[in-house]
Amino acid sequence: MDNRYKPDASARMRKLYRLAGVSLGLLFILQAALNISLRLTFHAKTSDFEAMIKNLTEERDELKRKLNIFDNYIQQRWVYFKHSFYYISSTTKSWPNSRNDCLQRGADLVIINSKEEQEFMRRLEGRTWIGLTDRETEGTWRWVDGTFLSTSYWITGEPNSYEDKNEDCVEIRNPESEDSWNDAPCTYEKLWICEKTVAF
Ligand code: MMA
Ligand code: CA
Repeated sequence: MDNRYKPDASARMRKLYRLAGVSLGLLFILQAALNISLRLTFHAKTSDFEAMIKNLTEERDELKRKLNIFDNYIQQRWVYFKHSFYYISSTTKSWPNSRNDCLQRGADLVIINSKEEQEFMRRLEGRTWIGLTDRETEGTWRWVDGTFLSTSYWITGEPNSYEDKNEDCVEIRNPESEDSWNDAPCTYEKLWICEKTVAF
């Protein structure tokens, strides 16, 4: 009676072993897959992280560089306002010499091309040369960068080339007022204001 069941029993065992084998095989494959995918994920996360660190380091260096530039200007008495640094002189010079001083500082006499910038000029304390002249063609006002004057802030009655005195350079005469420009002889000695635009 036992013998009758023996073949059956061993067949069942074989089936069982095969099942176990297949299961182990599957388990192995699953484990390998998991292993690989974890590694890949980890690797991806690591390189993400590394990229982020690299980015932050670059940003930090860029900020340091800008701060350095800023610091240098501030130490040399420049004032920052809307993407430009401004240098207000403490002595007086003719318009050409004023312009030369600005050029030597890597800047030029101020070019006023916004209402805000004109408002900013209110902090001046006395007659100050700006970068506007009609020395090349009488009556054609041009900024030091060669652009033609569009929006202007002349004092009423100016420019007048007063008594044909060859008033070819422009000063801010009464900084406290909205309209403050006057044409004056370029040889007169006045304060001056330089502007250096920076791309921040
Ligand atoms: C001064 C001089 C001129 C200006 C007149 C305005 C007397 O001359 O600053 O440039 O136009 O004043 O009265
Ligand atoms: Ca004048």
